[in-house]
Amino acid sequence: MDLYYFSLSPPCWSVLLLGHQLDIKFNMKPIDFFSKAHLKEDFIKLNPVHKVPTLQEGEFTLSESRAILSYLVDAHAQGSHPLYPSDAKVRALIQQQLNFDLGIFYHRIYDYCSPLWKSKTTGSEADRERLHEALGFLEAYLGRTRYVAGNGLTIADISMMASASVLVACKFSLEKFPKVFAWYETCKKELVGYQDVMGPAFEGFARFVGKPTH
Ligand SMILES: N[C@@H](CCC(=O)N[C@@H](CS)C(=O)NCC(=O)O)C(=O)O
Repeated sequence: MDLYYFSLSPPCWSVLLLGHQLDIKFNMKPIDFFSKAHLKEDFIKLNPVHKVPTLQEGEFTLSESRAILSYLVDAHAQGSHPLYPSDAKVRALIQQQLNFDLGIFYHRIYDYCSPLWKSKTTGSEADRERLHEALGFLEAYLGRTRYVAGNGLTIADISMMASASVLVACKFSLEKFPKVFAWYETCKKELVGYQDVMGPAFEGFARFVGKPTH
């Protein structure tokens, strides 16, 4: 199974983390964004939206990290796996949180943090407020259940943890969000291969982002 990825891409981190949980050995296909390899014809033929992660298994190509996470458990784990159990309601809640991550959580993290690597400045005050609101939503969810989609760790935690890793990489303080901080630390301990995936990712990210100013 080929995985097209870029080491500084947070959505790729989630797929790599899930690979460790399921013991999947990807055939790693690095895409070098610095030389704009994602805009070359052969990659655009594979994924017209030219984004990583992109998975290729024989004739089957799949992009969007959250779709990849669901697919990998469905296609490559035995039976009803705790990371994405078959129960309809449990799945619906996992999908709810994956959508929350895509539409709100990661989105707001990106809006606030991306000026750090685009122009070496922090995001605007308005973006900071919107990020704080999103972290407040997650804090509220974590006041109801131990993990983001219930009392067991699922692919929704893996996806949102990869998103939150951008905050950690940018040294954003989670002090005001103790439940989010505790959840992140729990996931860190429970996820197999966290150091293997995130260690080099954080190092590369720190070099790329430069010195955070907050
Ligand atoms: N929603 C997508 C986002 C993927 C994404 O934005 N990837 C970035 C790297 S972090 C990318 O490939 N950007 C290249 C481009 O848009 O041309 C996912 O979760 O997979």
